[in-house]
Amino acid sequence: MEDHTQITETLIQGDDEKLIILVQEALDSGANPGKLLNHVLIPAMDVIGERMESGEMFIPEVLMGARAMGLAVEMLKPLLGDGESSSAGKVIIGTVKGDLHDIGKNLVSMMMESAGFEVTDLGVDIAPENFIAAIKDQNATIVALSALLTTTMPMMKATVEAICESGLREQVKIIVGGAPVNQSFADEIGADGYAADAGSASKLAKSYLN
Ligand code: B1M
Repeated sequence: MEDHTQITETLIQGDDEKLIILVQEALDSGANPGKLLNHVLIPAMDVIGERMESGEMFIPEVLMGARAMGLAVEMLKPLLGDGESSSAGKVIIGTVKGDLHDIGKNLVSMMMESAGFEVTDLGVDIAPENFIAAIKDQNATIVALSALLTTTMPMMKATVEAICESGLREQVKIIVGGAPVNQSFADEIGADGYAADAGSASKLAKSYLN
């Protein structure tokens, strides 16, 4: 793969205008959009996370990076779909209550849309009752929960429990994901599945169609 150090550095600096130009240039010179996302942009967000953790970067700078990443993802969006269409079911997706991270969730939403699902994205900081209202409203068959903080993982459990108590559990498959989440946590809270990244989340959702 080509050297995309400049893209990495620009994203870390949160220079959105420059990032868009560089991403466009890379695409124009034949870079693969999926590789650009998974091997350049997402690892740059990991660097931001490491610097945030070590105190080298502060929230306003992290937000600039997140904004730049969001714009780059929007640019890549039309190029990333797998082009398959299906009579897929309806998906309700959101980041659980207390958690404001949305970049990964947006990627999952985007991959599912491009796989033919009708996705209702509730956004971030979504309480269990709002997931339940949306499942009823949309007559959804898949619920996708994202969490990026260890402190909001219990809210995933609470959301699964609330769905069970609402009587809707039989109607939906529940998929969970996000950096601190793993398969054993998914099993523990009674979710149907766990996906490590947006592509696998979309594949998992498709596997429930049959
Ligand atoms: Co936050 N933050 N943050 N942050 N932040 C992390 C998550 C952290 C790991 C950074 C660190 O310390 N190293 C850390 C969490 C530690 C922990 O709990 N273990 C952390 C912290 C501590 C915090 C605050 C508490 C900081 C503070 O205020 N002191 C605070 C909490 C706010 C809140 O949510 N209540 C906070 C705030 C923020 C910002 C608002 C500044 C900003 C978010 C902006 C936004 O999302 N619009 C932010 C950011 C940007 C990050 C990092 C740097 C990057 C996250 C990201 O977008 N990654 C992050 C460090 C890191 O992740 N390396 C960090 C890129 C994205 C594509 O990956 O979201 O993991 P990710 O999604 C992946 C997979 O996880 C998966 O698919 C995607 C890839 O394809 N996936 C799913 C995600 N959801 C899925 C759902 C699925 C399936 C797969 O099925 C449904």
